[in-house]
Amino acid sequence: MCNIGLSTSCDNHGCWRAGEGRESAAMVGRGGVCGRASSIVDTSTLERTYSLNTEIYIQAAVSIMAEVVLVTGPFGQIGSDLVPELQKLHGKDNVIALGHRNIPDDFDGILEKGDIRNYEEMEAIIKKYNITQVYHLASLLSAVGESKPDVAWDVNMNGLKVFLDLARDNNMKLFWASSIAVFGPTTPRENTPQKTVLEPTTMYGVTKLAGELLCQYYFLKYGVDVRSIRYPGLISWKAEPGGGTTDYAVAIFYDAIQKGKYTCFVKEETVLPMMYMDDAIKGTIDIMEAPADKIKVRTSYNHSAISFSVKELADEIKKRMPEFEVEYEPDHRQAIADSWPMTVDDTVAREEWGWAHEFDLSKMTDVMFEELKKKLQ
Ligand code: AKB
Repeated sequence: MCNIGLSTSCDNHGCWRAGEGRESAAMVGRGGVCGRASSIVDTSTLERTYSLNTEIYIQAAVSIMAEVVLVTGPFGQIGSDLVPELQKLHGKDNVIALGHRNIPDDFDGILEKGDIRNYEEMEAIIKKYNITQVYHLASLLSAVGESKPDVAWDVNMNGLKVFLDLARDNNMKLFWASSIAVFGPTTPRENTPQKTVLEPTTMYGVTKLAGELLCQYYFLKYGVDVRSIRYPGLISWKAEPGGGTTDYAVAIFYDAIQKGKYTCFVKEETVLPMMYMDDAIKGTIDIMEAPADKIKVRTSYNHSAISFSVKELADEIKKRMPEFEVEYEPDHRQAIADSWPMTVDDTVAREEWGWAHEFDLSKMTDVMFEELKKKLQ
């Protein structure tokens, strides 16, 4: 048994060699070490099935060759939902979680540890597994970024630069998480267009804007297939967000269920773009799976679903829990929220690669209640 399609350097297992057929190794993707954590396929079965018809054999090899995916920030808010979906899509053996902290005891998958700012450390992991795609999610968020601006710059920018360099040097496809934080107080706040004024006033926003331009630069200069979306506030029951301005939209559910009341750190009339996590995961995987020629924006796509005020969210919760109460004690995060759009126009993503959301406020509230109640029991 051996890893099909990766056998150009395997002399030990009788593996099929791309170079021995009429086709080149490039046709079966990246040739590489036999030890890649890829789909294990018994080549003798293929040989029997296709009677050594090389062309059909190659096509079969290509179709069953899985991508090998690295996820940074796998135990953060997005990663906690994305990793299981990627495991379903590519196989558990083909998804490598690059953890750092908050590693759950029950994590079921391949785990590596390392510093995303260190090219050599990351390169060793990429070569060890023959990684073909990276979802680079690790990042400091907006509120924590304001308390540690130097760390935010270091982690957000240097981490991205390392993965752009690695994507260029190892021919990997790269996903990178941007945010509505690229917009600022001078941006139109309603129906914010794809192309608009970008003058963020948080360090987080500055790193996301600089990161978007860096992604586009690597695409234009080196042809790196980098894809990105500007996430709104994300709402999920699996992992709590850490250090963002939109965290209230998740915290409100925890406190409603556990305490029956919530003290919100932004005003009740504050409106921000939000999205239920299942939609965000679908969009993330869809943009990575889309044909390259559909991805015309190489900075980052506006990516939107629902917008609501805190009051509207609280009213939705009260429909299911009439005794629920909310108090408002706005803090420094109010200014960040006020600098971001209320609604975002994501027509370009919808038209170019077919983005569509499914969850509205009511459906999202139903699922959050149902799942969180089970989780917190
Ligand atoms: C944050 O609030 O910092 C994040 C974001 C919108 O990028 N959730």
